[in-house]
Amino acid sequence: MNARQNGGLTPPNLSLHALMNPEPVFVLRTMDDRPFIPLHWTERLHDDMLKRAELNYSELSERRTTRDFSDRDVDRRLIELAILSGSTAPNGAHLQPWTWVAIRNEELQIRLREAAEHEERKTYSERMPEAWSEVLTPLGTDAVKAHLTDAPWVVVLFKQKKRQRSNGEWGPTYYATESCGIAAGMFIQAVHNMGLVTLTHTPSPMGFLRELLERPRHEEAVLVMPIGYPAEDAMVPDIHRKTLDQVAVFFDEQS
Ligand code: IYR
Repeated sequence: MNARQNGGLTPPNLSLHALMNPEPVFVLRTMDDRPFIPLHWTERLHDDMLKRAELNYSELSERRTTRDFSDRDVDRRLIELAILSGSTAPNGAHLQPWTWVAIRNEELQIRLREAAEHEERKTYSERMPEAWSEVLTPLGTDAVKAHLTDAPWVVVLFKQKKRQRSNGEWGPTYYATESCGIAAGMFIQAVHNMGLVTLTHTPSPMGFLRELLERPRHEEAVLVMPIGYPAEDAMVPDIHRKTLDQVAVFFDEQS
């Protein structure tokens, strides 16, 4: 029985026997009987909640994906904190199926750019169907990936498709794609919140990244994110976000 099954009334590390016994007997936990701890949570006044929710939305509304980076350096601790923030994401079975490869290395960034541009030239000139280029052209993307060498940092997010079990065998990870998607979102929010910009770049196919960055076979690159300050003359497409009515449906009996 755990704390949820018994309504949270007793700590999960006490057995029924221990509870019934006048001299409580604490049962030794096995290796996989993970202890539970009380949830740390702060109740806020409604006005405070509303203010924080509005501020968070207004700050996120200011975020723009940027292709034009300054070469101004960024402190490594900021990148570490963005990675730690991304790694707080909810994820499948708490396997945390991600590896963040953080690069501040001119020579490696040049090699990364060359390999990405090699693939992207083929994508843009041969592989991209018209229905795709029709929606990309207004965004001004092309096979030139200057952001990979302009930005001081490039972080490549790898999804771990498998994990090594304690018995040494390989087992699957669960919802690794979704987990990495959520982690990337939280990373991007952290980058924005600290006053930097990033770009979610998806060179396709991404296979070359595993080799270039010396990652094992069970890892697959999912996202390349240059991070830095925007260039002084950075431009972004004049696009607008869908309204609440366009993105949401409510079944709300109170309105
Ligand atoms: N992977 C290419 C193409 C690309 C695709 C989408 I969908 C975008 O929103 C942007 C670009 C590239 O990174 O240029």
